[in-house]
Amino acid sequence: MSAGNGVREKLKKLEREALAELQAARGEAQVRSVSTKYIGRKGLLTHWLKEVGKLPAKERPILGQMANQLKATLEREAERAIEEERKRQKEEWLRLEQIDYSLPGRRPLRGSKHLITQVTEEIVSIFEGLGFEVSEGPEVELDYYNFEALNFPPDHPARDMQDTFYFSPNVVLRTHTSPVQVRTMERRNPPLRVIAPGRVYRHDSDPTHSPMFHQVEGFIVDQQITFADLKGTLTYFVHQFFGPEVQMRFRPSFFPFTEPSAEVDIQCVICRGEGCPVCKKSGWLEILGSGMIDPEVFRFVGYDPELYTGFAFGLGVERIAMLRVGLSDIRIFFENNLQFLKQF
Ligand code: 2U9
Repeated sequence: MSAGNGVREKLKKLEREALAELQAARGEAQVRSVSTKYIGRKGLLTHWLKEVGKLPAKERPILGQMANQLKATLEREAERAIEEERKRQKEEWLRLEQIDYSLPGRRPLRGSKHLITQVTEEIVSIFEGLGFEVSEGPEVELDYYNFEALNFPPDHPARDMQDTFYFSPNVVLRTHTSPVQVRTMERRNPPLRVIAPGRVYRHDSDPTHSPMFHQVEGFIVDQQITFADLKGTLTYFVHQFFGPEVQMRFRPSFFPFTEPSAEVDIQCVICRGEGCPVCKKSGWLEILGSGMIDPEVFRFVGYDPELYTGFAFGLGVERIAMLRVGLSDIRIFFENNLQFLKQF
């Protein structure tokens, strides 16, 4: 038997096997793997094509033609098998997908604003009605804007690592939104009426304190702003937000950035002043802090404290929201519990 006959037998055997395997292949991946096995770069037929090249010259053309024809057949068959597989898949998909176009559409779930957002917007809009404009600033703040320019002495407890989140000795997560007002004063001259809502951070966590919470602060700077303006403005706010019948009082207090300072209490919304656990039997609830801006703060931003005066105030949004809807644990706001959130 000549070498050519051996190759011929081999090619015939390859043809039978390859066609049978292509027939049996299920899915595009299997078809491709059979195709690679025979006519891939290291495939069996590819190997024999090279062998044909080594045959004596008289046997080469006929066997070369046979091998090339076989290669073309296998390519065609693989192509056909893939096409058939795709067609089968498409038919299967159409069979399974039975759409009833007469059914009503599915209504998408509607989200709603978080209670904290709603209360923030309500507070802001009351002050906008009085001519305040909204201003915002960075939550990662320089020690200078968060403490120094607000007249905090170097050893004030708020500057301790226990109370404030530090990135570096000069960079903190802002503990209040007051830096926004300092930055505004640096950029602009009076008269100013600014409200600064936003997230603030303090190293504190218990049922009434969250390490992240929201504040709304505001301030007015102009010539001849007095404590009477402070009282009138905050009284208007309290009556708009809590209702005109709510009793309120101003109580002396202290902040490094205001002098004099006052805290505002409202009659307890739970017991109406009778005394209960929420107001610790006092009948009053503290809702905000305020005061006349300290002349030292004006010196830091280059305002003449002889010419300008102003008042400022700040409130915690979570605290106000808790009082309004009767909650005792601040953490409920940040647990993403839809049963809770959907109520508002
Ligand atoms: C400048 C000057 C003064 C903002 C003020 C308070 C009083 C205050 C607290 C309320 C509850 C913070 O969220 S809370 O813990 N805030 O009592 N904030 S006066 O005074 C300023 C602000 C900016 C330039």
